[in-house]
Amino acid sequence: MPSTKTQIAGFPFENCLMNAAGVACMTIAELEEVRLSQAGTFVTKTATLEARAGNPEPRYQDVPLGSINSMGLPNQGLDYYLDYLLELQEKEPNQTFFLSLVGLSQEETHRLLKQVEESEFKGLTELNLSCPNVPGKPQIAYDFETTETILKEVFSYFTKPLGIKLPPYFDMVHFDQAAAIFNQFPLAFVNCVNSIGNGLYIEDESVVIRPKNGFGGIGGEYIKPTALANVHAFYQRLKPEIQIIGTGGVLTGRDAFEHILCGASMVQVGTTLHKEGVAAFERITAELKVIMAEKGYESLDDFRGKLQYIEG
Ligand code: RRO
Repeated sequence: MPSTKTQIAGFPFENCLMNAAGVACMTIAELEEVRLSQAGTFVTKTATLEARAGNPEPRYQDVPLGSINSMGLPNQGLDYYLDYLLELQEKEPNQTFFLSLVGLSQEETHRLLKQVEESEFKGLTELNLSCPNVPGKPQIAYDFETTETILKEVFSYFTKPLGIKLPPYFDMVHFDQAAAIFNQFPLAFVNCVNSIGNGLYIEDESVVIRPKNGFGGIGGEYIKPTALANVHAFYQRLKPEIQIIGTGGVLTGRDAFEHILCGASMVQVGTTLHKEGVAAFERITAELKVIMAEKGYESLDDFRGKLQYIEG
């Protein structure tokens, strides 16, 4: 029987599939549902210092080929997620979970990370540099100068395993420039990709979400080629200590297989989890194992990053 076990920053996970931040992770009830499913672990909804209500509804819409959202960073505030994670690590000391966060300003981001640094939290922290939906706040990771400044400051005090959630990039020069910045830091992982920012979906003559006159982040089938390109571009460019988490367009075991082939060590499920519920983890895992068995692969190491090119 093939194994879909993996590890990130040396922490072992029984399965390489988990939720993508934003889906099934706003409340403890949702997080518990993911934890008790076939998922290898979970990540919490990106937290700010204070709880936020987010943008007005409707703000998330499933559509035939994916989803569009402009949630606007609704969350319960850092203390809610951190308190839960601290309790959980007492109860389940052998399991590791991801905490996602970002401030509404650089100062707030540092306050959040300092609080995590000073806490007993032993898991993985994901700094979300790619929220596309807070009106007036551009996606941080599209500004390379700011990104480099933030990472320099963060690593002057933050010593726990830290990764970053990235938006999709669309130009080879941008892959090169971003990787040159990330390679300067002791990042545990980069997570590629967040939703493709600021798409527009129309039904009849109207947008389908209220905020920002209908503009929102696109997920699902639409984004798999972009997600795979980002996973592989960073797999080729980053130092081997920085692992890749692949997110975007995972509907089937075949999609997860492709993310791993491109270099992903962990694969996140967002839109499909929203559409199908936590049963998606069992289905996608089973489909991935069938593909691995057909190809004679016993572990993810047998094919991770081994994407074949057409020579000549
Ligand atoms: O809450 C959101 O609107 C949101 C966030 Br923080 C994010 O990182 N990605 C996204 O698609 N939506």
